[in-house]
Amino acid sequence: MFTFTGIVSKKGAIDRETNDTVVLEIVATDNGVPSLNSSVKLLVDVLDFNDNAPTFVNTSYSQHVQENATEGQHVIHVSAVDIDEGVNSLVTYSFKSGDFGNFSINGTTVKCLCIKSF
Ligand SMILES: [Ca+2]
Ligand SMILES: [Ca+2]
Repeated sequence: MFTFTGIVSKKGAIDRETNDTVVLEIVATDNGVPSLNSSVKLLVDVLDFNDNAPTFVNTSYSQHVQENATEGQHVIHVSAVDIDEGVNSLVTYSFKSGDFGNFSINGTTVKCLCIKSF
């Protein structure tokens, strides 16, 4: 805080995921003799920035599927969490690589489905 203007500015790193509210007490002091002062509390809400990637609950997943599994059969439910807030924490799922031609993944409910009978 600048001594003469009362302007409060950010100086160091703040992390909403660690502390989403900061309470500061500010004192105003005059130059009289004797010096007098009063204080006020400032409540700062820290808004979210998308600074965290989603992380999967498990580091890897493994599942068996019968070769005669029927089309649409549930294979596995994978889950990832994102510690940001609001839209910054919403997670969708898709295949990145691999032989996924016979599988589908629901982008929001994260169920893999066999889409062809083996
Ligand atoms: Ca995020
Ligand atoms: Ca964040």
